[in-house]
Amino acid sequence: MRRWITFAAVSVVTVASLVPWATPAAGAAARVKANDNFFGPRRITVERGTRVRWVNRGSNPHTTTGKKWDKDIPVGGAASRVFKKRGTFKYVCTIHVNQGMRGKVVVV
Ligand SMILES: [Cu+2]
Repeated sequence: MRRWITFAAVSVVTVASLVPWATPAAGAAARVKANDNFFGPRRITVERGTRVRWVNRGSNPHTTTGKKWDKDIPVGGAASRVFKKRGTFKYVCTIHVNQGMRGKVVVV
């Protein structure tokens, strides 16, 4: 019985690694800097399933805020989000939006 369970578990892992759509682009990552007070790059294009990571390189706190997410990017810290759907996702820093701190993630 134990042997069968081990075999079944190994089989599932093997099949998952062979079927591309079973594992959504694991490991893909992209970085955006949150500077004072602008994102760099302001626009990035990534593949579906990519984790976009915003890293605070400034001395002000920032946020990454889109229609479907709202995360703080603390001083010395970071925030991230995986983009699973294609499309253009605009976002802002709610603290500095009036200074034009905006960005865009294009998911292809
Ligand atoms: Cu900001």
